[in-house]
Amino acid sequence: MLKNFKQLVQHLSKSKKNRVVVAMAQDADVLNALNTALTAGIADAILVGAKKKIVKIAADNRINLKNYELIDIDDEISAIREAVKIVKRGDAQVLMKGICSTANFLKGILDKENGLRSAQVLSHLAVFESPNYHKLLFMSDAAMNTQPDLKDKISITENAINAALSLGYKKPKVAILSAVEKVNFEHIPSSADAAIIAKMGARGQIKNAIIDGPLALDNALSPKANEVKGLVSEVGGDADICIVPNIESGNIFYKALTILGKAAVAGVILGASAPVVLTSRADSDNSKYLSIATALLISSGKHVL
Ligand code: COD
Repeated sequence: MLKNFKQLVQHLSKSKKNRVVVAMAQDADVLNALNTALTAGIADAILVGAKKKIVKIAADNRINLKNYELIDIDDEISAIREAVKIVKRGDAQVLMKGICSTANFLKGILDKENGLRSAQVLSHLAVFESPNYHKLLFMSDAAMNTQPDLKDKISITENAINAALSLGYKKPKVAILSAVEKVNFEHIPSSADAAIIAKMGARGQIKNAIIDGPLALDNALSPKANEVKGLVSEVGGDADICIVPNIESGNIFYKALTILGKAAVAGVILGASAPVVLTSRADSDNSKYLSIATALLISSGKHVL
């Protein structure tokens, strides 16, 4: 298991080959994150966005723009389209969301002709380092798939497992979350979906992971909660990955952990034809840097465990 981001980022190799392109780069946290990546020697960047604003923010933050290529586009949709195009033609390896709408950014990636689609379902993965949990915790999907059906949830689960495997996990422990640990198909349909996915894991239809569900969040993360409830589970109290029922629960999970729980977070999109960094606008520059690092590591397939 990976205990923290420090363990993860120490495996990043210095590379002149990695270039990040940002759609709507006029944001101080984004520019500071890119500057950290540049200073660490892991990636440089192309900035697409409103030049005047980028220049002012860079000056305010003592960032030397000579180190970056800058493409002046004010309009959000055009800036996203240009950034995606740059990745598609191989002039950058990682796409990053700047100060633009998540839905517009994702639509740019999903564009049938010019996007970064693959044969897979695309999903968002958040990785948390919480002061109150003993290792990194992966969670999906808080930002892309809004109301996933069972088929989507299976793909979201597989994407998250594959991301963990690409970092070197052997058999990540996956909790399919609901509000309860018993199936209540009448009133809590997500509990029934969770049970099906867990059974698919047990029967080897979803591979390379130990999957349990339905689990409430306390059962997934707290051994004490399982003791009290008398629940015996290989995943319970020690989950590596939490799969949430829908975007609302994921979004609330994400923000509760970062705001109330003071967790550090990285956010990436899985399943696209190139690594994609997607964080919340309000996330810190550190979170944006960690997201670039996580996207690079997952896509490199370099085992860090
Ligand atoms: N993976 C692969 N293909 C997809 C996916 C996916 N996750 N989602 C849609 N597609 C394909 C569809 O098969 C279809 O071919 C095309 O894309 C368009 O599909 P629609 O019409 O369902 O999708 P859109 O363009 O209306 O919406 C896609 C979004 C990702 C924009 C939408 O799901 C969305 O708004 N998600 C939430 C984004 C958001 O606001 N997040 C904020 C939380 S912080």
